[in-house]
Amino acid sequence: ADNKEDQKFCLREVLDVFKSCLTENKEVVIDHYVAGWRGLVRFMNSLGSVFSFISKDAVTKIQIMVNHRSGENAKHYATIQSMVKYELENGLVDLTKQGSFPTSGCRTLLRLHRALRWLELFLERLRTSTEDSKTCVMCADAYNESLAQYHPWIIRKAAGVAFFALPGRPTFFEVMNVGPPEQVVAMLGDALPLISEVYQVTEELYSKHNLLDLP
Ligand code: 1PX
Repeated sequence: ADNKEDQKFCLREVLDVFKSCLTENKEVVIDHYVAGWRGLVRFMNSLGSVFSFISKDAVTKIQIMVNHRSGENAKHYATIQSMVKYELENGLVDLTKQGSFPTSGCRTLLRLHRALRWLELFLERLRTSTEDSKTCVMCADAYNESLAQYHPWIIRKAAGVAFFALPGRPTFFEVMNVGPPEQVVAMLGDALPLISEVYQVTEELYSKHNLLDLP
């Protein structure tokens, strides 16, 4: 029953996870945030091995967060808000240059947070695309508008090459396994505001604490 090949992948379920990320008082639950990323990585892996250098980095960062959630101080890592408070109060973050805390929750989550902005932009482009739109162009535009500014030339180059391996829109929609294109578009319309909100809440929190440029 655990055979990966048999499990029908559905992107709706993955994006739904982001719905459950926000608590009533707008805190971001790390377990759900990480679960969302896990699902996205699984989806990306199903697109082919060209993406494995990207998923490797994502998996490393997911694992760092999982480790925080299973360590002695797990309870401080329940939400992004409690994590920021805990790590800042206890001096567990490298604020200006890399040094003692390469795996701080704050810097690790910041990388995923920046990638979430890419996701938001890409999904919005997919949602408003037409039959002849090119996935690789939508993906590259979203990337250049977001994550690219944080990546050195060599990574940008490699990412650009990977984007060319993306399947065309019809296949891409099929792999999402959500149903016909109209349903994909509707699903994206439902999911995007929630992803946006998670992004916004995190962005404001990081901005308030001056954490947006963590090395
Ligand atoms: C329907 C659409 C669903 C698509 C789901 C795809 C999930 C993508 C997951 C991407 C996660 C990327 C995390 C990147 C974090 C990062 O910026 N890391 C860099 C900095 O880390 P450091 O620890 O050194 O400060 C690191 O250098 C990254 C290396 C890997 C390359 C990252 C390229 C990112 C491209 C994102 C677009 C993915 C395209 C997938 C197409 C489906």
